[in-house]
Amino acid sequence: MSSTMSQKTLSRRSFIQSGIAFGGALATGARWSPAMATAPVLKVYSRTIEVNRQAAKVFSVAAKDGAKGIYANEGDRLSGSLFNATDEPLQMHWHGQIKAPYDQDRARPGGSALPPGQSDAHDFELTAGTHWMHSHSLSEQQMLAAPMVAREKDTGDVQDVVIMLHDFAFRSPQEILAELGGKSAHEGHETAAPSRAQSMPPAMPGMPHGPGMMHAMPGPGSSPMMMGTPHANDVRYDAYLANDRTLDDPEVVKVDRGGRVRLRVINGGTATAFFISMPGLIARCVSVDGTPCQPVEATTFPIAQGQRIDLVAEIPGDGGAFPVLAQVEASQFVTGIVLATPGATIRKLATSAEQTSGMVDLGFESQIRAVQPLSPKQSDKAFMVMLGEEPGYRWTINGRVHGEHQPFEVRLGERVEMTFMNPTMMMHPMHLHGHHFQVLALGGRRFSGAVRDTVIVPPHAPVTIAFDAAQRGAWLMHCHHLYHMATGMMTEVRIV
Ligand SMILES: [Cu+2]
Repeated sequence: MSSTMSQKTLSRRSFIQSGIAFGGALATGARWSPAMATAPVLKVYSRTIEVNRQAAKVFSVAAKDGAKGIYANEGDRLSGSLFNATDEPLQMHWHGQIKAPYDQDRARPGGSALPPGQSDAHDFELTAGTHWMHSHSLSEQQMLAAPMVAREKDTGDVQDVVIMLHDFAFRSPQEILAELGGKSAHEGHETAAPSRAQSMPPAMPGMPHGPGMMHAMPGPGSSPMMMGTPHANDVRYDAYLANDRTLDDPEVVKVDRGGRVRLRVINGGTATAFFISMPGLIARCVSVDGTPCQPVEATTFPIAQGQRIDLVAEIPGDGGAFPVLAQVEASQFVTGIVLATPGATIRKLATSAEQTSGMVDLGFESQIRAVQPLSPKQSDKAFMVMLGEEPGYRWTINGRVHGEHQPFEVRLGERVEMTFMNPTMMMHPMHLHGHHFQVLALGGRRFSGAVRDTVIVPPHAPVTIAFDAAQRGAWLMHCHHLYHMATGMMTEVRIV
């Protein structure tokens, strides 16, 4: 197995080394050659991976040490250049990085794309926790994403294991968008490619069709999904990946007998929510979207697009092999990795679960309490945010698609409360740039919930959040379902 390049960097010791790389002490890092001193800190490039025994061209992000993404320590900075070595313009978004200055994130209104062959300079302190970077355009579908983890000072003696999930298609995102019947709504460089879009792609070989699949593939221009019952999975994928691999040939991460593991799961899927489980182990959620929460023990943990979840588990003293499974919402598809102690027998895992999973709902969210909630304060502004769907795969906020949107206007320092209402039949993971917010009410019931940056809004379940407007700028707020965002479900919060 060619597995361990990415996980090699994840031992505690390696995090410390990696911290040197991002801590501004490059010149003294013994691992760097003089030539590397001028090399970019991050390079975005194209590569070929194998999915279901077929070659697939995808994007990747490499750091100087060869790791895919950033593995650093709390307090470290991202200092240096991001080089676009692809042949496509790039709008990189630092998801969850609330210390990144407004003008260092190209995913902003009017933010142009970084042309091929060019670099951006960056210098900001990494936000502690499990965060990530991804392109803010359709190329996110082609895996233009990577972890951005700054290990918390108080993490303790645990082994960090990062898992990045993806929903993978051999078709281009432009084709997928056209299959859905949608057109790109927001300004930018991409348009829906009509070619091949009218034909129904063949069924996924060797994979069962869960209920969600029934809703896949509406004809262009039609929108059968507007009616009927709540549903998920409106895109038909060819595979679900965990650290670039299917469960047929999963990554195997070595762990210690009796050791403690902290899984940092990142949902880089563009249209897929998952349920995480660790059969044979007791898992506790200690952080959501990179922000600590009171520990919550459960057997399955939902994670929607854009979200992260940190799970801590103890490996038994007598060792063994322990799968970490990610089952697609409303489906039987499963992906994942395996944690194994030395010498453990690793059994073949089924890529299809016996039971179809349910839909992601607010049950888990209602159990999460932030370690550090927002300070008690009356809100200065309160907004209603109505999520909507119109015929022709047009997804809206307050009745408008992005481009025709009405920004939410607030002042620096104001406490802003927002209530998302969702009369549509799909769940929307809503994400606000540049801020962490607190969940304050679910289904109308107020409580002091999680602090995070992406929250799900299921059909007919209002969700209220609050945040303190922290930095001037026009911050994007959008659904993290890529094709909902691309066809209109995006607006901005203007802080003046
Ligand atoms: Cu959505």
